Amino acid sequence: MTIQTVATRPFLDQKPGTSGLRKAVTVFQQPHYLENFVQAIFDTLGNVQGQTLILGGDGRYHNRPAVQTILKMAAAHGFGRVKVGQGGILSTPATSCLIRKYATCGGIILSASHNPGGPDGDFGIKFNTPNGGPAPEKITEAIYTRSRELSEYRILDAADVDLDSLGTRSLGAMTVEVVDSVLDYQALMESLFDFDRIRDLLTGPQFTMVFDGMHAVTGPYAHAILEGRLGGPAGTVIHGTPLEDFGGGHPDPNLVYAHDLVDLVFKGDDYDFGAASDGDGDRNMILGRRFFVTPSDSLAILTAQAHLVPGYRDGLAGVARSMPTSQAVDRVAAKLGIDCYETPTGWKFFGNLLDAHRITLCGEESFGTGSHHIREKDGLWAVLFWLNILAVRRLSVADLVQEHWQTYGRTFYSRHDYEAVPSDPAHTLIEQLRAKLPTLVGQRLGAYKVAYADDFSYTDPIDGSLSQNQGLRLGFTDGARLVFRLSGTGTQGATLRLYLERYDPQPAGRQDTQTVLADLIALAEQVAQIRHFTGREAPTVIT
Ligand code: G16
Repeated sequence: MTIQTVATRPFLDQKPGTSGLRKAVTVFQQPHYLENFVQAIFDTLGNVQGQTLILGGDGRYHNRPAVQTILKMAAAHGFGRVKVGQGGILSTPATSCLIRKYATCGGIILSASHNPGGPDGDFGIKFNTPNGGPAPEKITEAIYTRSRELSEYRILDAADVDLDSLGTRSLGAMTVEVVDSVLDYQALMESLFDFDRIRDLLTGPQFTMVFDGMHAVTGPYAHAILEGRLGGPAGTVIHGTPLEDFGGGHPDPNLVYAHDLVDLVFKGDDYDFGAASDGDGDRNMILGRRFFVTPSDSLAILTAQAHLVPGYRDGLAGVARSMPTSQAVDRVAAKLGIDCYETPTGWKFFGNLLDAHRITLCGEESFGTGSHHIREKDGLWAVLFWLNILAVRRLSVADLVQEHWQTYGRTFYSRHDYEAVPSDPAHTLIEQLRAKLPTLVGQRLGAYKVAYADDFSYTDPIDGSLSQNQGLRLGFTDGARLVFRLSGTGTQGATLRLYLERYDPQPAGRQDTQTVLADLIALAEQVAQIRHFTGREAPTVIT
């Protein structure tokens, strides 16, 4: 086995987005493309002699060959050991868990998250740092810079490694350890939640649940924990076998793409609780019987009820939400007397706050919720948190949410996505609106008066780093908001996201969110000319 030095040329498009480098599979299949990016990561890390790396992915198409390539490159760079998930499978939260538990120099996650997979789908790669979290911008920028100047990479000339049987084997001077993908993660969950109580709930006659693995990475974790350890009946987990193309589905747990689950929980009376996770297992969607819990409300409710859960019983240091996430959690934090931070979109922005013990829980409108237990959002963790609360409160999901609204008021919230629209006009929309913002402050727009209008920027309170141009905000004097931003995770054209919210301190009964937000939706069209710039009459996805 010899170390080969392979001549290459830089690819100029390897700029990581909101969460790592995501491209079509066909882009990653170009000769040297993956190798270049991995070389850029290793070069940015510096001396890795004898270090341990965690490696795994969500099982999508191209996962296995990519794992083999990275193992051989790690061996050529002098890593001492790589812990790789069995079959190349590790969820994003499980990877974060392993990095922290074994104090490694970081980990590589192969995933394009909720983007579709298969030969015509997407692939992705991201590096997580020793704290278990996504690399912050200064590191992703360094990787990008390095990727633009590469002329060679190093790789061991060796046969593929058996990824399917547990145990250790040698690859050159390096040890490859194939680990159970679930065990360490399951142990962490047991340390946080009251498994006995959840088990009583799942095995009792009063409660039925269904979890949709969406043929993605969470299936094995959900089978082991919900059905195995917690005694949920067989069939509690549907679509629980990871498939390379996610069964042709779009592994994004929202009301549009998790339609099988939505049909089960919305159309019949069979289930009290429904949940789903995404491609790499870090997102979650929570449903009650014919009831959708917005991710923003979910964060607020977990914060308000955290004292019921063993791992959080001693109180919360603080909470954080991404800027476009609704302000529902702010009201809970105010009542609890704890700090609430507003960060840009992207889980990486929570890392410093978590490391500095400023916050315990955090979340995003994009179906991500998490805590200080790891440094990624965590889909199954959120499901277990909800189950723990329900096991204690013995209320339906709808009743618990209604109770929350009665206490804190209701934040009506929705996100409208215009996916894969032409890139240039989408950027023009943003630029024109940005230019217009200063003129809007103080103006009356329909029933609303503009209190502030800006392009969100964030100064990290821990390291002082500044992140600018993080989304256009239009805030009104009554607390309502419109936010416009372009997604940093799409791979085709541009995706415009419009976030709408309105607060009602005394909500009456069940009201339809889109109806309540109708005047704000019209106002967004008026100020941003969405139809004109996107060429679309309606959003692709409404959540
Ligand atoms: C990623 C990030 C999240 C972000 C989401 C949406 O999620 O980790 O922090 O909120 O993308 O980002 P955007 O609005 O830029 O598309 P995931 O689940 O794709 O890793």
